[in-house]
Amino acid sequence: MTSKYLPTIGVVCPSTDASQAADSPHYTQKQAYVAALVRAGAAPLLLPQLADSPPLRAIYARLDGLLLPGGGDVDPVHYGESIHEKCGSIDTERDGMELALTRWAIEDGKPLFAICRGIQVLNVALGGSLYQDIQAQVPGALEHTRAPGAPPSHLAHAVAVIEDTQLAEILGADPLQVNSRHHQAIKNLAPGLAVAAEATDGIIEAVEVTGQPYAIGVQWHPEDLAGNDAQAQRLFDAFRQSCR
Ligand SMILES: [Mn+2]
Repeated sequence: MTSKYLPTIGVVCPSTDASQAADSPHYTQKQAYVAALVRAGAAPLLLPQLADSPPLRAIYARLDGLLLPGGGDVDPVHYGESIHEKCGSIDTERDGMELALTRWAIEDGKPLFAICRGIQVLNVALGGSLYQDIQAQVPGALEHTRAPGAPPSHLAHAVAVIEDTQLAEILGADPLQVNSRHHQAIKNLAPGLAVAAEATDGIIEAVEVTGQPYAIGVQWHPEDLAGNDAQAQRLFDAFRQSCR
């Protein structure tokens, strides 16, 4: 009988907003993250939303890798700005949890895959800032929010992958079409991050931490493509491979 090591990868599982479960709050997460990690040969572990706290630290210590999923907006206080009128919903407790997890993972060299909100958390955790609303703050930008009625896998725009990056090693350096469901994006890039892909309007669509085994953020949603798209699945496969 052979056994294969299945790395445990934590997936942040945030609280539902009050309108969804006002009298009995739940933690919820999209099944597509779990499915992509299982296909990659990992053991996903859904992490309840805890602030930066001893229980969070105890769970973190048991993880081989960390996946930061999509979600609402990071409080601009974390990058020294006041709230723009187009900034969306903020969850202070989630910010605290994810900023702590991200800094621990980068410090420890623990593999990290940051998706959509995750790439924004990664940038803010390391000292960068965000456009609080692309349409309001980046004249001439493409439409990066989800078109009404479009499925989660709808390919919305192209991204150019930067040569000689870890992302290019995984995906190849040819341009690719991605789904897009974000109204915020990286403004000032944090120290220690390198741009790995950008859209034709100059919006940063992927970053990586140079010198880490796997610390990649993408602004699109590969989990919604990976079931039918081997290239998108490779992001999860490479992430899993780096978790030892
Ligand atoms: Mn986009």
